[in-house]
Amino acid sequence: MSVENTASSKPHIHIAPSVMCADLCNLEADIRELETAGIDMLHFDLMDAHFVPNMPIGLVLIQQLRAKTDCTFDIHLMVENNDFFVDAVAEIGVQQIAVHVESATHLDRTLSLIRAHGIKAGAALNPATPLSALDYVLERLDFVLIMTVNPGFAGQKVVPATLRKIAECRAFLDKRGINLPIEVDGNVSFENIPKMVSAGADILVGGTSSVFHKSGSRTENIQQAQQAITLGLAHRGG
Ligand code: S6P
Ligand code: MG
Repeated sequence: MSVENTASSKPHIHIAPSVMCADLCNLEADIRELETAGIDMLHFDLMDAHFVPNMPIGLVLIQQLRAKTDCTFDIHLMVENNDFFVDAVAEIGVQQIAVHVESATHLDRTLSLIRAHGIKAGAALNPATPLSALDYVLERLDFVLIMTVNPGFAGQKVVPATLRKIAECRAFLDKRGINLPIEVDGNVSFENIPKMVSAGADILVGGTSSVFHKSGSRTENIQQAQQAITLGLAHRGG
């Protein structure tokens, strides 16, 4: 997976369905429909019920799904013992891992550990965490994950300040001459997608307010999300 963002080429915006929002009793069917609709990345929320008060999916599920699809696996760690989970998902075979700066006591070391496994490393920021938390790990990063809700649960409303935070993150990176993909996660709805994409988001985590919205099939929802992306791209940089 590569996310290109050059001035001359139209950026490819990834939709990463959040597996915790899928039909977990019929997961393989869900994944097949998503693949047919053109999805090439899946987002996994790994929670430990300590860093956040929830635990929707676990390592065995990720391991079993790994055998079923070649999609890019995008792991969002919401745990206290980051290095344990980094090693565990690396063993399964994943392509990118985001670690929360608020939970990583030794953030630089954990990001280095992710890269040592040959996996793309991301830093995730809670809504209230300032962008300056990234300043001294920029050299270790392959992407940034901006949480647009407080982590732990699907079905929440976007935290309003995070919409300007996406644009400020893009400006923060531009100012330092760094072009990293920005992933956004939380109420990435049909309504919010244009605002998020125009602000500079490159990877959209799709949950109950888009890919898994009750109003349509997975395929219809992905088409609607793609239309929203096109709207957002038309306003990007303008
Ligand atoms: C939340 C988690 C997310 C959710 C996603 C759900 O802690 O990191 O990945 O699964 O935000 O999407 P929605 O549209 O229900 O907010
Ligand atoms: Mg997530």
